[in-house]
Amino acid sequence: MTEPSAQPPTAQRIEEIARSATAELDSLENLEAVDQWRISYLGRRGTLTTVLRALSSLDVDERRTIGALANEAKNTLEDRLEQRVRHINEAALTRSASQNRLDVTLPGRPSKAGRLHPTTQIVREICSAFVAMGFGVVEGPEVEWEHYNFEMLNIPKGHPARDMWNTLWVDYEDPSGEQAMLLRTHTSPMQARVMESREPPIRVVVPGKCYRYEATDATHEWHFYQVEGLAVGEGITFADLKGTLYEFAHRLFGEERQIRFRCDYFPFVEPGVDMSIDCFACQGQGGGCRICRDSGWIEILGAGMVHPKVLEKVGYDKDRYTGFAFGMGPERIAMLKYGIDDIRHFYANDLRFLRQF
Ligand code: YSA
Repeated sequence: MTEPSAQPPTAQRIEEIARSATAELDSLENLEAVDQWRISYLGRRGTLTTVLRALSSLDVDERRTIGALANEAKNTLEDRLEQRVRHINEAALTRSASQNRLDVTLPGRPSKAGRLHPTTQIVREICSAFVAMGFGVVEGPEVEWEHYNFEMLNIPKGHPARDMWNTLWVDYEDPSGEQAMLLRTHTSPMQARVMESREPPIRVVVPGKCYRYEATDATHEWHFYQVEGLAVGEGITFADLKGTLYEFAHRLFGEERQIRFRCDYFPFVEPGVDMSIDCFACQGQGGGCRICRDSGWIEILGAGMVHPKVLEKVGYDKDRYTGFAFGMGPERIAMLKYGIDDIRHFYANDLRFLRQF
């Protein structure tokens, strides 16, 4: 790089500076070096600037000719500088375009899609089985009034059957002071809500979450799903209930599974039953099986004929209409279907479990 000159400027000196500056500029390949070049020739103390400043030492005629030459050299160098910067930028752009070009022949990267939770899958499967039999699907509130969870189901205050549903109460005062709020212990309150809102014939299933204040074990969670079923109309009998549930169980588990009905008690049905399927773990043998607690059977639902008092409470004519209802636990059904040995796996958020479905 040329050093600043203290000598009086001459045409030859200006020509030399312009030539060497141009040659130097043409060899530069990056913007930092170009900027250094600009400072050393055209900056405040740059070679050409120093020459321009020294013009004042010349006499008037010389100053005119040499000054014109010096200004022309300065304009030329400034133009060349601009061209060089453009050239370097364009070269960088071309390089990056060729390096980062899109290769459409590369195999795609698999996207990390999530999947439906096993409970959601089984709830959908259960609902589809009933939809195929002509049932509709409705949903209701998880935070419920005592009125629907108990009273409309023929379980008044102080009734011992309330103990069957270990209830989580919500700390909220009803303005009338007459009823309390709770986390629904079953999906049965939707029976009353549906019957209040429409006239028979009714055929619905109600999937949804329930909560109970109870200790957990291999078949009990404190929060779990239920799918409620309700059919009300003229001439509906217990045979319709059994036929519907047999059809459902065979669709879900296959024809070979054993099904058992036993008498059971629920205040909102008469008569009441529970339905069990032979245990997958011990093949119904029982002895020493922790899943079915030695019985050989796993209970999946409670059911029965809708109690006349429940029909009366929603304003239906109990002499004209009859109906059946049931409430099942989808997690227990998934356990039977897929051989899952502990209900607590469902909500432990362990991906090794969840990814199997
Ligand atoms: C009965 C008669 C009807 O006309 C309509 C519905 C019912 C069912 C009733 N409402 C009820 O809740 N019965 S139940 O307490 O026996 O629960 C029904 C099903 O929910 C059980 O068979 C089981 O599959 C599931 N379940 C109950 N408690 C559970 C549970 N699943 C997991 N964890 C728990 N803690």
